[in-house]
This record gives sequence, structure tokens and C-alpha cells, in this order.
Amino acid sequence: MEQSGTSLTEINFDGVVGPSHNYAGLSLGNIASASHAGDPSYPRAAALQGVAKMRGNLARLGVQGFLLPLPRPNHALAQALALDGTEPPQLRAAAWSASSMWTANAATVSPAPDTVDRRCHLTPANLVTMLHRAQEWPDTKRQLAIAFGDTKHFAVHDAVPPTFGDEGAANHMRLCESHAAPGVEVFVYGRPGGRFPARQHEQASRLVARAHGLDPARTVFIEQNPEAIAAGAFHNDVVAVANGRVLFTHAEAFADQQGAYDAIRAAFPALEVVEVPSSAVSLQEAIRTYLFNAQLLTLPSGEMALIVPEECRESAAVWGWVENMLATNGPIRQVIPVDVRQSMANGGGPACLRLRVVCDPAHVDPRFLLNEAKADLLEATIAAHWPLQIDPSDIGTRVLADSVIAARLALLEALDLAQLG
Ligand code: SUG
Repeated sequence: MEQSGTSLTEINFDGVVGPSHNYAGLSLGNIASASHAGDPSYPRAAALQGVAKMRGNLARLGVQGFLLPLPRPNHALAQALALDGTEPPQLRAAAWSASSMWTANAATVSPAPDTVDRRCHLTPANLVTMLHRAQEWPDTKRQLAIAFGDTKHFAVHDAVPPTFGDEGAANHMRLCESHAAPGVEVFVYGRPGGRFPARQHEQASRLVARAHGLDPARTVFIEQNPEAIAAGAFHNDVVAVANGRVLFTHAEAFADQQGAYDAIRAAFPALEVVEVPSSAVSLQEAIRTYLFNAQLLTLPSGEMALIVPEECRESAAVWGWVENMLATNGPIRQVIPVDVRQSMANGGGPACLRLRVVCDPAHVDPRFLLNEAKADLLEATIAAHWPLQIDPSDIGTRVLADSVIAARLALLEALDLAQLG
């Protein structure tokens, strides 16, 4: 058992966008996914946008990690679905989805200072609500077990059993005085019955909290606002994000907004809420621009920066609120737009693309950590192997399968991770 040390830091593990990235309209309740269904996709541009975001954060924070695309097409799923070319295209596309790029859904992570055995616990998300996402977790777990294979410092669990849907860190927030101090973990679940699926089940959240050995006095369970889910907030991280003492949230994120603040404050009295009122940014505009699907980072200077999608700067309402916020003396001192448009068109903003792990970087398998040279290597491999464009009619073809498989293997080899092949 190890006590938390000063070397604990937050590492963002971004998902490298896989070579089969495409728009198949697979996610009911995800407005962007539905509205871009059938569009051509640009996997090379998508993956390069992701690397550019990682490079920016590496420069800002000095540390950055990544997780690799999962094997696609998934032959086991294709077989299980009896795909023979006569099936509906969406069923076929499920076996090709590059959805593991959204690593906020890879796992729920409880850092060592929060857990009873003082190890960092990771539970891969079962993602059972969506077929194309439910196939991810066994391969995700294999990867996590390598990246965080140091069992003195990490515990990697199995996913929560079905039918309790678990969507991982996208429905989980952590408040703390510093990343290395014991934190308060907030699990946000939805109740079924609305027009769109509530993907995070309360019992899944409670199960993860127990499995991770969290202190009940520092664990809070909160219900998502059913109206937010109905408006397209299929994950809580579409309408709220936390970092340090700060909860940055839309005023309509939770079923009982004031009750949520009170419950968090009871466990974490230092809470600072930065709330965006509906009069400034409507729920619909927040979901369209992904203002809250932002990375709220503590910079080495101690200031907080919000990494938002470019779409925020193009919205008069959102940017107007941002400028007003920056003019006040609040905890968020910088707002930095990034271009992740290819991911955004499937409902994945800057926060969806990263999994936060508070740990000592020295305990992580270095093959999953980025530096400038490795960012160059990622870019060169993507530029050489990722398809430029995928049209819906390409999905299911042998030609595309060969190119997607070869592209991923080239990346694994470049990173000395062929064991994941
Ligand atoms: O699960 N989109 C993903 C987006 C995940 C966003 N993650 C977070 N909010 N943390 C999803 O809905 C679309 C795939 C398609 O339609 O082809 C998709 O899976």
C-alpha cells in the first residue's frame, strides 16, 4: 500500500482516431451523430486534428498520454451479427466503428488518494446501451492492463455486468484541493423513460464506487436532468465538467440543480460553481457547441484553462458569455479553442477524446506517453496509412478492410505495441 505522493499528476490519455472513422448515425440521442449520418468522413484529418490537440496540451502541461484504436472491422461482431451484405447498413457499420477514440468512455478512474488500498482503480465502461460501443471494453481492458500494468499502483477491473449501463468517466467528475489530494468523486446517472436512452445507470455508478473502494463520505450520486438528456446530453460531460475546486456547469445539467450543488458541497465545502444560465446559453446551444465538453486544465502557473471546440468561438451566445466570464475574476482564466471538427460531427468534443488518470507518470508504461518525437511519429504514420476519405458505400468492402487493418498495424509497430495486434 502506498500513500499518495507529490509525483501524482493528471495525465490526459487521448484516443488516437482510428483509420475507420466514419459517420453512420449509430447513436440514438446524440444529435451530431444523427445529423451527420451518411456524410463522407476524413479519417486522416480526424486523426491529425487529435494529434494537434495532444501536442497543444503536451506543451501546456508537460505530460500527455494516448490510447490506440481498437481492431476494426471487428470480425467477431460481424460473425455474431451474421453480416452477409443483406443487413441494414447501420448494423454493418457497428463492426467498423472507430468509437473507441472517445476515451472519456474507456473507463472510470479513481486516483490512488481516493481509494481504500491507495491504488489507482480503473473500470472499463461496458457501454451496453449502444451496440457499436458495447464491443469496446474487452479490447480496451487489454490495453489498460498494459498501460497500467504496474499492479502495485493500479487495479484494472472487469466492466460492470449488463444490464447496468456504464459509460465511464463521461458520467464521473472529481473535485479536489489538488490532483494528489483525496478527492470527492461525483457520479452522474440518468433515469430511463425519456425519448432518448439514459446510458448511465445508477446501480452501475454505485457498483463502480464500491469496487474502487471509495469512501462513502466522499462519494456523491447525482441524477442528470431528464430534459438535458432529451435535448441531446447523452453523457453528463456534454453539460458539465469539473477540475480542482471548480464545477463548470450549465444551469440545467442536473435533475435538482441546487440539490446537486448542496450534496457536492456537503462532501466538498471548497466547491466553486461556475454556472452558465440558460438566459446566456440555452441548453440547445450548449449541446450544439459543446461548451461544456471542454478540458478544464490546471496549468503549471496554477491558473485554469478551458480547452473548447472551435464551434464555441463561432457562437455569438457562447463567445459572448466566455468574454464576460473572462472579464470577471473567476477561476477560469483562459479559454482556448481547438479544431476537432471531425470528432465533433459524431458528438465527440475535446473532453470526450481524453481519459484523465491522476498518477505518477513513472508508473505508466512509457509506450503510452507522448513526447514531441512520438507526436511526429504518430503524424507520419497517420499521414502514410490513414484513409483520406470514407464514403458510406466503402463500409463493408474488402478494400477498405485491408487498408484499415494495415494502417492500425503500422501504428502498433511504430509504437512497439504489436502485442495489441
Ligand atoms: O457514444 N458517438 C459517441 C460520442 C461519444 C462522446 N463521448 C463523450 N461525451 N464523452 C457516442 O455517442 C457516433 C458514431 C456514429 O454515429 O458513427 C458515436 O458513437
